[in-house]
Amino acid sequence: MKKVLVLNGPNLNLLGLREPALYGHTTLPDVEALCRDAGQKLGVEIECFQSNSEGALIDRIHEAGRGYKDGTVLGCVFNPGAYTHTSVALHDAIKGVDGLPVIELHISNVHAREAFRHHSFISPAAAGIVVGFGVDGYVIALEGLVRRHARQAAAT
Ligand code: CA2
Repeated sequence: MKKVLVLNGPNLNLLGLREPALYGHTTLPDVEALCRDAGQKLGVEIECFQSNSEGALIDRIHEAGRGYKDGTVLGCVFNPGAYTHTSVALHDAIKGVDGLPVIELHISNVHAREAFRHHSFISPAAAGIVVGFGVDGYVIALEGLVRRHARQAAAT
């Protein structure tokens, strides 16, 4: 069974504990359980990782890139948190792993928020983007990733 990495960036460990008006009441462990559930239905193994550190996120993308090359990893669902709007290094990491499909995911509709959230360094490197569906976005992104893989596998 292929693996999908569900990667969460800075402060997402606070999910469900603060700012419920923006991000809802679901905690990060709840989100991870939701993803594992969806993975079971979609026939993929889910690996979850959250970090507040840019370097740790980059290391995980590199590791997933090696997994993609050896056929064990299907792709990555990534909520980069505020690094979305600041990180050339994460952009370069995704570009650098060459081929690993990364779906960028935001719980809130970043385009309906402050102007500084409207630009993403991740989007140009992403295979797809899911924005504004709350935590259901993780399930939507996982399904999109698996459907994309099936479509490409059928075409080759
Ligand atoms: O909407 C999203 O998923 C974001 O990636 C969340 C980031 C924000 O900086 C992006 O612009 C959009 C913030 C994640 C912090 O999450 C918290 C959750 C609860 C309490 C405080 C922060």
